[in-house]
This record gives sequence, structure tokens and C-alpha cells, in this order.
Amino acid sequence: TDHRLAPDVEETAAAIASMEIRGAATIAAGAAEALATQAREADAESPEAFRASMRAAARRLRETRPTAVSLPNALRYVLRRMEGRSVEALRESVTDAVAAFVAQLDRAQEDLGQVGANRLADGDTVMTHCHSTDALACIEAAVDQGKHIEAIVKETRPRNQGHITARQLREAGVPVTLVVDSAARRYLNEADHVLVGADSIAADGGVINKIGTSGLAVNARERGVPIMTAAQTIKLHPETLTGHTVEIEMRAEDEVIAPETREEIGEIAVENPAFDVTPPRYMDAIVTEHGQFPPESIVTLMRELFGEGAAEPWAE
Ligand code: RUB
Repeated sequence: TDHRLAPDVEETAAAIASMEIRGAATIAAGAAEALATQAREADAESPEAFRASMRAAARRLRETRPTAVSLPNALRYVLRRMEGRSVEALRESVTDAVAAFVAQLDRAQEDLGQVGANRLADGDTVMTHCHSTDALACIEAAVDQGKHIEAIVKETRPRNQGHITARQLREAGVPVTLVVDSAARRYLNEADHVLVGADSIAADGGVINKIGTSGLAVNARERGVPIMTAAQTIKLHPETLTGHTVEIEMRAEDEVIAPETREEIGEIAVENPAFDVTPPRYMDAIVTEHGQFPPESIVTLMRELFGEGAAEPWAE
């Protein structure tokens, strides 16, 4: 049929759903690359069939996880640049768009890393939550600037993405102390900054990130420790401009408790939300490739990049 999906699209979709591919930026790159594979392998006979198969691939990738807006933003970026009168021309426009998208993703991360690094001083200790490539770019850039940075890494139950952060920071030469999530407030005494990433940023400046971010932000404020979000503009959620909310993914109960243990306990409810919303008043700065913003003013950037008739994010 016209809608046959390349095996790579199915594999990428399954890997995003199972979190083998995870983190908002990595999900966006993986989805874009799967669209390029679909374009190369689609054996569509007509331009219309080709377009339909690309849309089907995008829908399949879209339905994997609901919270990181980088995923639909990536799909939209590529599909909007699909153009041409022949299958060959369409195919080329898609593969070009994917290449441009991925290059821009890397460039944005590098640029925001410089901005975030400027907020960090030599000798600072940074507390992290989850694993964010945008957040790590800031620490790595600070280290490249010759600053000595240490890290307190929250393990981030239930999936322990803190272990990924710990390994990556160690590889960057940053001394790491791993703590359980409940120890965060105690260790805020030793932190100069809290640094997190984002899956989506809402028009009111609310930051949607891994569950536990909002509690960490409130504690950081209480302790007087500044907290920043590192988020390239692909994390801006355009639909929130018109009042839509961001869906918070609920994940499987067995990520929280083993089925046998639960059986032993008896009749209980288990809930496993993957993300939460940090209100703008608890966030000190949002660091993007266009500079840093107070959360309350992020809407201006969002309108510029996503407003009606305006250019896509990363337009040249
Ligand atoms: C990952 C997470 C990360 C953001 C930002 O959640 O909350 O902080 O996605 O990551 P999950 P990046 O592990 O459930 O995908 O900066 O790499 O885009």
C-alpha cells in the first residue's frame, strides 16, 4: 500500500516508546532521521502517494510519547519543507530538510551551552535532575572555558536517568556525587546552581520536565539557589499560545513497583506520571540558543518563532 512504513520508522517508534531513544532533543533527531529513511525507502509511485506515506510515518512517530513538543516540532519542520512535483524531488526535499534540522539541533545546543556556561563560575557546584543534553551542554561548555565545575546528580527515579548524567559528566572530567532524589534538599546547601532541561515550555513560562523538577525548584528557591532551564527553542510549545495545555505522560506502573511486590501488598493504586510543570515564578532563567530569558518573557520568543505566519524555529 501507499502507507507502508519503512522498518526503520517502526523501529524508531518502538525505541522512542520504550525509551531506548529518550530525552527531548534526542527524540527529535531520531524522529527526523526516521522520516529521512522513510523518504529514501518509500516505493511510492506518485507524488501524492509519497506525501501520504510521509504523513503516515509522521503520525506513527508522533503517537509514541505525548509530552516532549520537540517531537511534533521536528515532524512539522520536515513535512513543511517537503516540496516538488516528482517523487524524486520530494524525496530530496525531505532528506535535505532532515539534514538541516539535525545540523541546527546541534548548533542550537552548542550556542545555548555557551550562554548557560556564562552563568556558571569557576568552582561552582551544579545540581542536576534527569538527563538533559541541553543542560549538559552548559556544563561541558563551562569546563571547556577552563572552569572547575562539580556536580550533585539526582538519580531520578523510577528510570534512573541520573546514571546517564553521572557517566557523561565523569567523562567530561566533572567530579560527581550521586544522591537519591529525596536527598536533594539536604544537598542544596552545597549547590550554587540547579540546572535542568525541558520537554516543553508553555507560553506562560511554565517548564515541563521530568517528574520531580517542580519540587526541586521550590526547594531551590527556599534555599536561595538559582535554578535554570537549558532548552533550545524546539522545546517551545506553540499550541500553548492558544490556550492548550501540555499532556503529561503517564507511564507503566511496573516502572514503580515490581508486579510480585505489588501482589504481596494487596489492593493499592500506583501512579507514574513522567513529567511535571514548574510554574514560572520558581524558575530563574530559561537558557536558549537566542540567549537567556526570564520565564515570563519566553512568550515573546515563542510568538516570534511560532506566531501565525512567522518563520519556523531556526529559520535562517
Ligand atoms: C527526559 C527529560 C529531559 C528533557 C530534556 O525525560 O525530562 O530533562 O527531555 O532533555 P525522559 P534534552 O527520560 O522521560 O525522556 O535536553 O536532552 O532534550
